[in-house]
Amino acid sequence: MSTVSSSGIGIANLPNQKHKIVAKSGAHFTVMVVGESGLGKTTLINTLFATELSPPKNYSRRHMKQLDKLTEVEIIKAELEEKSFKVKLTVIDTPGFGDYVNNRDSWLPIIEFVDDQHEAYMRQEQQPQRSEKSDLRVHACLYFIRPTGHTLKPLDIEIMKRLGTRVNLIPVIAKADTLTQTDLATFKTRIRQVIAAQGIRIYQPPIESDDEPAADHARLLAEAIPFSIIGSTKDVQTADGRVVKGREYLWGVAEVENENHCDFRKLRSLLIRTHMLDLISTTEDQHYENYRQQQMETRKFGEPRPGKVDNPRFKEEEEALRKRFTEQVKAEEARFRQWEQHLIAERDRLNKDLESAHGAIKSLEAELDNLQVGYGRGTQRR
Ligand SMILES: Nc1nc2c(ncn2[C@@H]2O[C@H](COP(=O)(O)OP(=O)(O)O)[C@@H](O)[C@H]2O)c(=O)[nH]1
Ligand SMILES: [Mg+2]
Repeated sequence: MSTVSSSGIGIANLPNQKHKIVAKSGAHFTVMVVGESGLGKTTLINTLFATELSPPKNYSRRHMKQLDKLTEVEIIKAELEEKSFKVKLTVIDTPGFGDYVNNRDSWLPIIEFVDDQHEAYMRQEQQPQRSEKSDLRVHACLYFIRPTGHTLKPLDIEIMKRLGTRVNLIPVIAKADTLTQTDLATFKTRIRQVIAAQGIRIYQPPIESDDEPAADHARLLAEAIPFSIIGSTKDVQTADGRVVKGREYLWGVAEVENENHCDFRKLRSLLIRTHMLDLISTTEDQHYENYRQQQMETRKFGEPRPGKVDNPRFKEEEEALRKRFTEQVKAEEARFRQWEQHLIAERDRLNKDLESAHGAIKSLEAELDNLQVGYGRGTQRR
């Protein structure tokens, strides 16, 4: 049995999962999307809301400017409810960190955002009255990988390493419709190899041995990571007349919810149907606990966290990263310049061709004139 292909929101299944902790008051679940700009992060969020999550209650969006920070995140809140089981869903949309040349450190605030939520929660825990905590700890962090078809970039590796030790990291391949199925499969394998070789921690759906169908399902999900994603909120018509969410091409429609086209359904299932509570409890038991213990070891109770940037170890790392970024940008620029040179050479060559073509035309015209003159004389003679 695969719960992926069954219908319904699936939140009603949540109380049947291992942890029944939240059945009464409802779950707070926070998802964050991270990745270069233009990879379809916002579109994926909207696609989630446009498919099974709709119509959510109390849907709201707001911008949160982090003081002294470069990033502005958008926080989307919605309540989902099925059979009186409530989930307060928060999605954190980050603007992306694509523009290295102007803003090499634009990804740093994203890491800090995650730490800040742990920190804020920990501080609230230390307060005497512990009810009504506001909690934006990230339970699932979707990391968007550009569909190059090659492999992970050094930048991806650096960021994923840092995220993986802090949150449940779920890598996804953006815009899967831009790769052929064969290229997509190869790309996936390579990414998995790099993740393993680099020791990047990613979220692994636990395989429960006492529940055969659930174990099969978890295995299916685990094997699909990194999930390939097609995002679209548009209704389009397929060749066989179905109306689906998808992207239209001359060759046909790339369907969001077609398992032969991408892993959107698997991702959605993992997030809101089968593994939401596991994501919540691993965040609590592992990632938050890690943070708390580290902080307890390195500072006295109640003392504020030392500024990251002042931390010498961090500064060193940052310096190394900065260097690597600069090198990458330089390499890109060199490549671009080479390409530009090539274009200029090509243009010159074409200009020369044009010139000689002009020359040829001129001489042909001259020849033609001569011929006409000759012909004219000939006809005048009579
Ligand atoms: N081909 C393709 N394009 C997509 C997909 N998802 C989003 N896009 C397009 O990519 C562009 C950037 O999307 P957006 O969601 O704003 O990216 P963000 O910067 O990561 O939030 C838009 O033109 C989208 O229509 C996808 O799955 N496939
Ligand atoms: Mg966006």
